[in-house]
Amino acid sequence: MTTDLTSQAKAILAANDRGGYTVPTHGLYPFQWNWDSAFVAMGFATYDIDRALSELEHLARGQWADGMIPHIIFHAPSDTYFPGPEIWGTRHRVPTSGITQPPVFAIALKFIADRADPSFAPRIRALFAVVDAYHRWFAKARDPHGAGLVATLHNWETGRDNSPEWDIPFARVPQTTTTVIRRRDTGHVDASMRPTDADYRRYIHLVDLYRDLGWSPAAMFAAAPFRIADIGTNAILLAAEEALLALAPDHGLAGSGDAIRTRITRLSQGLAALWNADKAWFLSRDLIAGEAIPVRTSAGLLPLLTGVPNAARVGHLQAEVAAHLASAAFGIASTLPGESGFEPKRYWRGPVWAVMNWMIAEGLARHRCTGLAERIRKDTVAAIGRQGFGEYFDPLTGESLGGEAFSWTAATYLLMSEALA
Ligand code: 9WN
Repeated sequence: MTTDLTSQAKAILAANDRGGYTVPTHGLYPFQWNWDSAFVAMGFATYDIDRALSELEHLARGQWADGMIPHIIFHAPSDTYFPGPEIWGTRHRVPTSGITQPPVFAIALKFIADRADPSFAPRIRALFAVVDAYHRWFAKARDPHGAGLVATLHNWETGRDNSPEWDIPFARVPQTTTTVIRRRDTGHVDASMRPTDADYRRYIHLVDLYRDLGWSPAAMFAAAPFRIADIGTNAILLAAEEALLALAPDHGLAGSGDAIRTRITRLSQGLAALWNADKAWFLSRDLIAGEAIPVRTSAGLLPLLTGVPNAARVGHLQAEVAAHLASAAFGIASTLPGESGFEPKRYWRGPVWAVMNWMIAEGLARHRCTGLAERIRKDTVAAIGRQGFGEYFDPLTGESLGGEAFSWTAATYLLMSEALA
């Protein structure tokens, strides 16, 4: 049965459609974003496989020759977002940013392939090649010494832009910029829900630095004052490699499985090492200081998407999630209340994000914690039902915050309500 909310979710995706790809929301984010589009593709796949594949195919148009898929693809001009293509100064034929985002792409491709009839096989095979090159880029450009963890060189690459996790590594990033900062986000959304001006000066300092290095992966890796092993990116990449391996027999080139298996073994070892006994949580790591970043975030639950957590750790995380949900009706806060730096309304410092809830529920379900997974899905769907399809939610009150009519919130609603049906 199609509910009103299902129709509303589909209407949001239709309204944010710019001709085969989707913007995250009108005005605030007027281009195509990497991980947003992967979630959106899965949302579309619940009712339109052709459109789901088109979303990923448009992302693929932004792929660089070395395999990198940028975090923003500027398919068409807009002056409602900063920093636009002129600030990035990249040289791709479709203008793009110069950094990436968590690689949900292969997870989306598998989700689509599992529901697609054989007539879509050629398109899936072409996208397999795209995402295989993307994963090889991660291994080569971001783990050049084969440590088993990929490095993130800009906080925007984590997708959790102003998480308190980055406060410590950001202490070594200067606030000087050659680019004049003209923020547009605070014209769309109240400044109290957004990163601060000091944050933005550091974000743009990094953009200036990497642009001056010609976006060369080796030069960026060597010069980066911000180099971290993000728990979210590494967990998602491993889950994505597992999805790619599952696709390989039907959609990959002959022999592609062996290289994927090698990457999976290496990443599994790296991810396992991000478990921190003191905090009893999976933590991001500052690769310059060589230290764990002691902040518990919802991203620390994403290793549940993979086979890495053993039974004891799954049991522990399950108990922690259950305790959290006992006092929270909207799913998992991005930064856990009680952690230093927690702010319930400021973006990734506390608010609940529907896509994080989706991944955590998938991870719990993978480890047979089906009751908890269902609870998170029900709470998320109910929060959207009460407050609409906003960008994120206050973890204490459930109030919808940030941008409105958000594509990935709509997609998450479609995915979760289907799983609950
Ligand atoms: C920078 C689009 C993106 C999401 C990110 C979210 C936010 C951009 C911004 O919006 O980041 O990439 O300008 O704030 O943090 O996760 O992909 O929805």
